[in-house]
Amino acid sequence: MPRMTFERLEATYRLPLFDLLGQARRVHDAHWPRREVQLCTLLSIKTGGCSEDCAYCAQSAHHATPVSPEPLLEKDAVMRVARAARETGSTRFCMGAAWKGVREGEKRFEQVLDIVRAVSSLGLEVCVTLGQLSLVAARRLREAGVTAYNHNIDTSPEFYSNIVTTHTFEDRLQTIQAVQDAGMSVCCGGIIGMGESLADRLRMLEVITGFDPAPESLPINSLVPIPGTPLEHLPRIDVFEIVRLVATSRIALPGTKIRLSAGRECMSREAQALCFFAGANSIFFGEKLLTTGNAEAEQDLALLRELGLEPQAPFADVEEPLPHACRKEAPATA
Ligand code: SAM
Ligand code: DTB
Ligand code: SF4
Repeated sequence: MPRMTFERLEATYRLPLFDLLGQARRVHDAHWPRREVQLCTLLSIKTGGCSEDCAYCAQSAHHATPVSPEPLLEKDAVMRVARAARETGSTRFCMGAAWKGVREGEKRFEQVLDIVRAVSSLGLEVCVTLGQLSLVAARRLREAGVTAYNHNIDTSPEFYSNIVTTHTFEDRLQTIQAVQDAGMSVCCGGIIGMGESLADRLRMLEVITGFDPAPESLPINSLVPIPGTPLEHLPRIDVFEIVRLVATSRIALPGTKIRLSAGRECMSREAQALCFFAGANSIFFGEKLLTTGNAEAEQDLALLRELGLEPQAPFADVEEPLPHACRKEAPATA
């Protein structure tokens, strides 16, 4: 049973904007530190050449996009990016691979486990998105130190086959179930602006509100149109549609982190401020998403300061501490 039915989601979404924002803010303040925004760094550890035909994706081998296939990154290269991410204030490190899925026993899976074990020693939340997963593979990722697995349903079950034909919506749900059965947190959201209706967006949310347990985080992406994909010419979506979806999601999923994800580069500061007010409390931070650009880090920090918001503080429990220059000073001894 979804926590919120489609009808309730729609009634909420259609409230007068300030009523919707007020309600979302009250829910947010009751569940979250009011001023905190999590910064997450994203790294594509295996780029391009993907067998799947997701119509939005720069990394699908089915579309002639500007992205060229690259091999899986070496652990040391990933660690350099992860350490830099931590030093610039990220508390979550998300690694993406352009694969249909991974299986236990595969060499590349063992390599990813090795990378995860190393990154998890840095005291960051570790999120991976590797496509389809069996229960056994999910358990091994959890043992290696993954805190959350990102697997988006992307849109409604009804609209899904307009966007992807090489796997099904049901396949996505099965992976999410495996992740939950393995005891890992789920990060699951979608994309808006792919030509879907409002009903599709709310159906997507209805499906996600039915997860048990609720997802740990919900990334809301707006389409970044990629040259060479079937969606390259779609128009940008209206900012109030993003704000309304963030607010409705906050009300429907009070304890879920809402991550303002792809497409933020094109949002004004004012639009982002409304999203934070409406309950968004996590962003991708740094110059790049997976293959496309992101908002400037300096500008993001300036915006947070301007709004009186603060990046989530680093976690204390760390095997490999920050280099001396970045550590807090010890209290003066008498
Ligand atoms: N292959 C894995 C999978 O499909 O789950 C992981 C990588 S995939 C790139 C992760 C998510 O990024 C997608 O589910 C989608 O929500 C988002 N995404 C990818 N390309 C995008 C684009 N052009 N615009 C907005 N979001 C995008
Ligand atoms: C998610 O929902 N958004 C991120 C992350 N999960 C992996 C990816 C955004 C990708 C945007 C397009 C690109 O850079 O290729
Ligand atoms: Fe892109 Fe993931 Fe689809 Fe592959 S499965 S085309 S990486 S979204």
